[in-house]
Amino acid sequence: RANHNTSAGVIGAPFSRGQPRGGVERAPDLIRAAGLLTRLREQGCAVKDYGNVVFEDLEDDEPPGLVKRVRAVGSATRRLSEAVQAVKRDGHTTVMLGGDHSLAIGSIHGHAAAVGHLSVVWVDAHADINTPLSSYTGNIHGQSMSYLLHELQPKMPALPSFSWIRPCVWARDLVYVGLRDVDPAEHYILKLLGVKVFSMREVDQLGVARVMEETCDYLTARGKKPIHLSYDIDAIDPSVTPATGTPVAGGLSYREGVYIAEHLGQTGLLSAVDLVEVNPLRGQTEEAVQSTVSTAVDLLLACFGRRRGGNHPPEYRLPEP
Ligand code: 5AB
Ligand code: MN
Ligand code: MN
Repeated sequence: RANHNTSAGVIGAPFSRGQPRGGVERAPDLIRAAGLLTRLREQGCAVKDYGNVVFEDLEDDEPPGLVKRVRAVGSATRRLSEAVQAVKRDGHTTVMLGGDHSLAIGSIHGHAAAVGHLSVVWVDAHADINTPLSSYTGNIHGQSMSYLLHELQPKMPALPSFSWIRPCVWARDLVYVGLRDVDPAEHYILKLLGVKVFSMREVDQLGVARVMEETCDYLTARGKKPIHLSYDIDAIDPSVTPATGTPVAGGLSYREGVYIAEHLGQTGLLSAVDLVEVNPLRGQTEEAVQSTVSTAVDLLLACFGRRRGGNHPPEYRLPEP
């Protein structure tokens, strides 16, 4: 049955400056138009839509060094952090509809500011843990975790638009699932910090059920903390979710992707979810975009109690003859 005691607070984040491809800012409205809110309510989840965050338009956003659009991203993530804090104060599980993955800086920061110590499950083809100095693309959506991890702070240059950020995640509270395109510097960081990683190799080897069991055992071994799920749609195989900026072959199947969301939803610890990197302009056909958007919706429904074996409301009674 649906997880009726959870409520979802939906925040749209139409932002694309963490990477160079336009279109990803259109995803929040597309995901809503695909029926996310109605379908969440139909499965017994209370929903409040907080609308879209309005971001500052910073046009001449020249890069200091190699980091692109640093002021725009610094400002946007700050606003998002405040929005997430307000939604958490209202008592909801937050659903942040991206936008690109740089937004996770604001989402995780705001979540931690509201609830304190948390666990992060990062489901992605990529680790998004480059420091501003190790990144060779300069795109902040590939750096998000570096701003948040306590252990990396000695390696972080001072970026004025990011001075408001306080690191809030320890490496031992972070688990990756689905990795298959990791830069050398990122691999070095993951080893240096001893981060728990279930790459596609481990998904192949262990199966998704064991991966999720081990993920939750690992994260709750030192106590049950609220979970932040940051779901990059490119974790799923591009045959299913092609409309995304940096697709990588060999991803999670639709079923594995849904299983991850179902499993985390069932823990009762899920406290914030990001769904990012859906980019309708990257789909070659209307079907490609539809498949990507409807998979995003299905992942979110699974987070909030939808079971493939079926659900019914607790008050349901059979019609009498
Ligand atoms: B995504 C790359 N590692 O740093 C970089 O889609 C790709 O949010 C980052 O996971 C991909 O630019 C960012 C090459
Ligand atoms: Mn990502
Ligand atoms: Mn990715």
